[in-house]
Amino acid sequence: EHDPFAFTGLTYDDVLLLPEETDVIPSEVDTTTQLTRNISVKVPLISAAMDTVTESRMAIAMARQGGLGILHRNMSIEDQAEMVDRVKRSESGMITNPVTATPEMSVAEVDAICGEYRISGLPVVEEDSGKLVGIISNRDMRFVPESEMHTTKVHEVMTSMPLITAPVGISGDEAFRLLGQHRIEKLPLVDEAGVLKGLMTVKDFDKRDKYPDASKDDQGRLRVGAAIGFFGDAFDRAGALLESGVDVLVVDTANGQSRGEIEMIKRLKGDPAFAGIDVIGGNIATFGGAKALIDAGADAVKVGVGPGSICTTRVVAGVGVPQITAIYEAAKAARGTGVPIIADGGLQFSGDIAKALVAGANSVMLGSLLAGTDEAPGDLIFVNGKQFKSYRGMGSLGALQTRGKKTSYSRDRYFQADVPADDDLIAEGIEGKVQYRGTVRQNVFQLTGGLHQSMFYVGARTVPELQSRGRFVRITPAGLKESHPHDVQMVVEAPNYKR
Ligand code: RVP
Repeated sequence: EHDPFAFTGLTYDDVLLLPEETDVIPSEVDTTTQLTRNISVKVPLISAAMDTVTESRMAIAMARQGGLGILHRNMSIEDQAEMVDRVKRSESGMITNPVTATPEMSVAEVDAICGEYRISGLPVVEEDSGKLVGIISNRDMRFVPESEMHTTKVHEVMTSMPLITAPVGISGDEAFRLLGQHRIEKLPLVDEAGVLKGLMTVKDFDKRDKYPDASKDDQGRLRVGAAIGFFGDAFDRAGALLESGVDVLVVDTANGQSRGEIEMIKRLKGDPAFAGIDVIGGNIATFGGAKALIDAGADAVKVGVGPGSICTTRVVAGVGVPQITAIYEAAKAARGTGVPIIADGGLQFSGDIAKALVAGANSVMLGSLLAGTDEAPGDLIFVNGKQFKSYRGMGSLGALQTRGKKTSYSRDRYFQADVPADDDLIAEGIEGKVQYRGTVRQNVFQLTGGLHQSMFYVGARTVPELQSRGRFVRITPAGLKESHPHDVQMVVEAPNYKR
């Protein structure tokens, strides 16, 4: 039975973590965490599915840093599927579908293709059979005079078979050894019939060294998630995203306990075609909400009704649960089920990450903390010499309105897919701007660095240890005031403290 005033909803600013006995140092902690039932990440940060936060550039940056991006859904199915594709191709242990040349192409054509894709050479395949017959690179084209580029054919200048190749399925380490041993830049992968099946390049291995924490699938491609709804052609969208290689789908609505969302999760989880990908459900903010999503089959539950910096749900509808309590309640429902919790929205500082994890989350989703980065969509805005980027709620008028477009793809997030005119929309978010804050790399570094410090104070080497050792103290408004810098004028803005 629900006793309405039996407990108080608490949020990030209402609590602090107690310092504990520790022999951990910040640099040696491991922040690996379970993102969904089947996917773990080294950094517990996810970028929000919002049109001012996550498109392919953000998703690539987040996955490289060890987190994950969820592509927003306020765009056509084709555009979103194309973005998934871009992330999956961006950095790969193996390029599964390399751009190729044919023997009869002119050198000029190859030169143009290389320019377009910014690559230094192409495998050459027989047009009909797809059989590898050579490779053509800058080196081969360099001595073809400008005037003869259009008349010289690829087969006249390419490096022909036999080439150094490897079978499909070769391990990354073995491929790297071959590239080094033969001092080559590209290693074509072929099947028994000699048909080109893939390509590995030195460039991709350089990136592997540069991003050791990167979130990757078992083919070595960066991981990416994408948001879908439940209304209209949402299931077709799911299919197109699957086709493009998406790793996780998020059924993304403002009330995860709605019938539409529960049915969509059940449909996806019941369809063998989707067996290979995980489905995140959300958002909910209670024990019952989490239980409903888990019962429907969700592989992770996303928590947050109203905490978002741009969100007005709690004032427009009077609905929501302060976030620490919401996470705590959802985590209780998830205990023992193996379903991880994602704390979505309301984080202001790095210290909030550890608070979310101790309350029971396994990872956090960020909007405002990433919207000001270079990799977020949108241009810089200059106001009085200061730099900003725009940031808006997906329930803001701007995001819900059609304004000339045939449709707004995010209306069903707020259950207003049936609203005929823009004038009749009820917004649950606002449109604003946030301070420009450099690259995703710099920001993720500061956020995870803050988490490392939390783990040191609590004496936790791992996220599960943090969750079991962490203890809260409730604080008052006076305590919160004491927590922030006070009685002093800040003269230099710290990279991890912006007001
Ligand atoms: P924040 O990180 O506090 O900026 O919050 C981001 C979250 O806010 C998103 O992940 C989403 O759950 C929620 N959101 C997005 N749009 C709106 C809205 O218009 N109400 N809310």
